[in-house]
Amino acid sequence: MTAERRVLLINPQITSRRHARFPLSLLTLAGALEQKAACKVVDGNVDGAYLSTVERALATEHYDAVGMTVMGGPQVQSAIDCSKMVRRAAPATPVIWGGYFPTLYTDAALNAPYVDYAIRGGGEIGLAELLDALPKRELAGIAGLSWKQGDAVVHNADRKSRDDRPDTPLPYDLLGDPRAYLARTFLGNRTAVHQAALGCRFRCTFCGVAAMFSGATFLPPAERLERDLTFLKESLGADSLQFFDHNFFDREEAMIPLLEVLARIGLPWWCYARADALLGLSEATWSLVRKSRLKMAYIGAESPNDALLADIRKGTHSNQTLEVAELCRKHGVVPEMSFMVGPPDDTEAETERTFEFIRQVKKVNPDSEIIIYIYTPLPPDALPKSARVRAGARRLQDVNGNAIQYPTTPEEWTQRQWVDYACHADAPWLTDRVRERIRNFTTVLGCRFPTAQDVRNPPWTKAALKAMASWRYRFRRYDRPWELNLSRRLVRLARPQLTSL
Ligand code: B12
Ligand code: SF4
Repeated sequence: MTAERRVLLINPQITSRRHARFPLSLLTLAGALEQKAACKVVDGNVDGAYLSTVERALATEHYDAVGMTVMGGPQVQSAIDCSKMVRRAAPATPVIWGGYFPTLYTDAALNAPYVDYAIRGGGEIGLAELLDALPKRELAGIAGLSWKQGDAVVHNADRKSRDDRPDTPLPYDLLGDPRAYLARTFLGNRTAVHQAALGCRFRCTFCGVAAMFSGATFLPPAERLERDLTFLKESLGADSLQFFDHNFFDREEAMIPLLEVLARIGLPWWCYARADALLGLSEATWSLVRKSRLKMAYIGAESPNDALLADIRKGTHSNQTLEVAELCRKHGVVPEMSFMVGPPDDTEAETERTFEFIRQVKKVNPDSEIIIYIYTPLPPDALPKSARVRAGARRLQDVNGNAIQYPTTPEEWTQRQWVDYACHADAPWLTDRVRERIRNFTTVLGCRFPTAQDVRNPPWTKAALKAMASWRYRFRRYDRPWELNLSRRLVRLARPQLTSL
């Protein structure tokens, strides 16, 4: 390897050690830079003193640049802390942010003295080009780069969505002991995460993936998938797999070779999928899916309201949600369905309708896992250009009727209300009454149907919660479930959205 340069790649802490998974973004970037630079990876999820580690690294070695992966939500505060520390420790070292936060909120990301560059979209090529361009600061030709020129921010042209991942295996050795990332989950004792396909061919207007990949999917060649999964299984000892693909099931004929690989590998697996894709599979392909040991598929059901599904460009219908719940039951796959409640229009009625629809889903397939989010659309500026004008014309208002102003700095994005917004946990137009109602329904539902993904609590605790919640669920008495809240505090039941993502 010709390692002329050195790059420090950091995953600012976003979750606990127990929930840490391979930092795929950094591994992918380090793999892509292999011929260009030597990379050191620091993962704030596993290194409890990662700020000191970064500080020490900068004090003992020269780095040409520091790259940070930043996702909206709780990671922004960690990224701010870490970037400020880098600026103090090595003032001349450029700080580059990449990932969902700077891609969607580029102006906000660069509206900070401790961020020099933002790379929008996939970073494999852009980061390499930026490293080459840094000495002379010849930045204008780097697609997908946003940078500062005096007081102004320059946004270079978008990089065309492509699969720029290198064909070489990910450099897991940069993590020290990669086996430490294999986790105990409902799938197995040593679950590994992997990204096979890249992007998604749909353009739902609430989804960061659409903004990142502009409606394109890139599948891996079957041989590459087989090589990568064989390594995880045989060299690292993984006994199950979680695919972080944005949307695993693409067109049926293209999926068959990949499903054949999974059937040969033979490990239980989890993935993101769409109702229409699963409903479109032939019997023969479903038999391959069963053979491949797919255990659970995360399906964005979103809403029972077909007009709203059309408005957000979901491309599926509510009847497909019920049909796929039934189909998954038939084939022994658990559908993990996410719903978005509390939309800005007709908030209360829509929310109640969604609760009723969830009950229907549960009737069709009681094993369905349900995840409830608050509908928090992306700010108009974060949407792909094609959807921006329409979204901008619809000015959203908060609960007092004031037009919503989205944050303009990383610091503003760390305010509690905006962290909740990014996490789909709260929205400015929700009244306390609706908020409370959602919380109560979620509690009753979660206790009546404890998630199969909880691997910590013994079965009797879940049975006790289930028994306590059953009358409330049956008679729709969701309000003030104080006894369930109390018991949940003792039992600390896992919530699916924290375990699956
Ligand atoms: C793993 C994961 C997590 C992990 C942590 C990841 C980590 N950094 O340690 C956890 C579970 C903590 C997590 C949390 C959240 N996540 Co999350 N997560 C993912 C997931 C499934 C995979 C990410 C991944 O590894 N991708 C694979 C790598 C290779 O791709 P990548 O990260 O995009 O990296 C590429 C580019 O972004 C870019 N890039 C990335 N970093 C950098 C850095 C530099 C310097 C450069 C140059 C380029 C660059 O180049 C990389 C290679 O092309 C994605 C969905 C997905 N499939 O991407 C959602 C996703 C990123 N998460 C999302 C969200 C919203 C969240 C939450 C904020 C909220 C939620 N409801 O889930 C929470 C926070 C909740 C909480 N309370 O903590 C959204 C982001 C969309 C958005 N609007 O911002 C996604 C897209 C899911 C979705 N469809 O909604 N998440
Ligand atoms: S299908 Fe899923 S991943 Fe694709 S754009 Fe829509 S919500 Fe995002």
